Parts: sequence; C-alpha cells; structure tokens
Amino acid sequence: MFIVFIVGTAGSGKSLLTASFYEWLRIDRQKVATLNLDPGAMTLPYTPDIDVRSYIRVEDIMDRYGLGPNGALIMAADLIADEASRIGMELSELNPDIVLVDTPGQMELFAFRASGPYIAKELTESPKAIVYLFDSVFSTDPLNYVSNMFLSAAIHTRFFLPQVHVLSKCDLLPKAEVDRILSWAEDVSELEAAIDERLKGTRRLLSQGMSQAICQIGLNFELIQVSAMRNEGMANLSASLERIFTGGEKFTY
Ligand SMILES: Nc1nc2c(ncn2[C@@H]2O[C@H](COP(=O)(O)OP(=O)(O)OP(=O)(O)O)[C@@H](O)[C@H]2O)c(=O)[nH]1
Ligand SMILES: [Mg+2]
Repeated sequence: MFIVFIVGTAGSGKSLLTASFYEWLRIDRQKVATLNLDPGAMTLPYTPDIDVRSYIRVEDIMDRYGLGPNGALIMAADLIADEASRIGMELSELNPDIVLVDTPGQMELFAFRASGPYIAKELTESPKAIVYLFDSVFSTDPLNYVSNMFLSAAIHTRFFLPQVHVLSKCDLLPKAEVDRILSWAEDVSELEAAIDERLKGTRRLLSQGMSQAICQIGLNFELIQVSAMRNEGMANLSASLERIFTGGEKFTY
C-alpha cells in the first residue's frame, strides 16, 4: 500500500484532483482508495472510502466548546491525531494498493501544526509521498511562484517525504503561460530572468534572494501540469508516483 497526501493552499484544487486522479487510476485498473482528512469539507467532488468526518464534525466541536469555525478547525486538526490509528485500521481492512489522501483546505492546519506529521506517521507504516499543488493562476506572477516554492520547502522540512509538484488548473491558462511556468521549474535562470523582467525594486531583490536560497538548499522537485477539470496530466502524475514508490511499476498488476 502506498499513501499519497495531496497538499496545497486553500482552493488550490486538492479535492478535485483527488476525485479525478481516483477515477483515472480506477480506469487504469489500479486498486485505489480515497481518504478525506478535511473535517471542514462541506461537499466533496468524490465519495471518500474513508472519511474523517465520520469521526470528527466541526459543527459538533463548535457547539460543544463554544468555538468559532476557525478555532473549531484547529481543534479538529488536533483531534484527528487521536483517531489516526483507527483510520489506519480502516485503511488496512480496505487494503488498497494506493491511497489518495485529501488534506484540509487550510494547509497550515495539516502542515504547520504538530498533528499533521504525527497523523502521517501514525496512519500506517506504508511508504508515503506528498503531491504539492501550485495553483497555476496564482503562479503566473514570479513573486507568487517563489512564495509557493517556499511553502513547498517548508512542507518538506516538516514531513521529509518524497514530494511531487503539480501545476493545477492548467486549463485556466493559455499554453504559453503554462510553458513559461514549467520553464521556471526546469531552469532557475529562466525564473531569474522573469523576476528581472517583471518585478522592480524591493520585490525584485527579495524574489531573487528567495529563489537563490531555495536553489542553494538543493530542493528541486519536478513540476507536472495537470487539469483535474479536463482529466489532463494524470498519466504523468501517476508515472511520477510510480517512479517514487515502485521504481516505475504499476501500483496494482
Ligand atoms: N478550471 C479548473 N478549476 C478547477 C480545477 N481544479 C479545481 N478547480 C476549481 O477550483 C475550486 C477549488 O477546488 P477544490 O478541489 O475544492 O480545491 P481544494 O484545494 O480542495 O479547496 P479547499 O479544500 O476548499 O481548500 C473549485 O471551484 C474547483 O471546481 C481545474 O483543474 N480546472
Ligand atoms: Mg478540499
């Protein structure tokens, strides 16, 4: 069993990617399951096989502890940690070959509190990886792109798991824009050129310094273009995860 955590800023497309990648893997005859770890999800574009909302409901926490939605979400994130082993048991009963884990809308709840890495560790011993989403519309600006690289690096320092980068919602941009962002991921000098061309003054200096810092740490993740809406890029995403988990074999054969 292989576990894939789908992580990204609020609204970056985690849930829809979970839904469409799940369908794609099923059609590819892979034994796949979905796990929703977002206790605050109102509706999901898929029916999770395992759902944290059957253990923890944000509305109940709000009522019981007199908290507002944000306080309740924070509390829920911590309460999930107590359920990690039960969710892990559900997983082993289901026994799929690959599990897509949809994580909370507010990324900081999963990534920047102690509970996220704890849950990732306690859920199961199985090999794990992170798919980190770059929202393509947000990433057209080089400063935003660099900020996203920083967030991704911060995630990496928390989980220390193999990480794949996805440029999500590519259908929303013209192809030339998508290609430009992909070129930044491939070659840092392209990113620096874009920073030079498009940013001025302090923003330029900061972006340059930040991209150099990331470069120096040596974090260089592949960026895969995807559209969950149009079901594009799923084969590349699958291949990238296969390389991480199985050395290029299918998850189910
Ligand atoms: N055009 C387009 N829209 C997308 C795509 N993926 C997601 N969206 C839309 O973007 C919005 C957010 O998508 P979600 O999948 O809910 O994103 P999320 O990261 O799970 O959001 P939260 O859990 O609420 O933080 C929805 O309106 C989706 O329909 C895509 O590939 N193309
Ligand atoms: Mg979601």
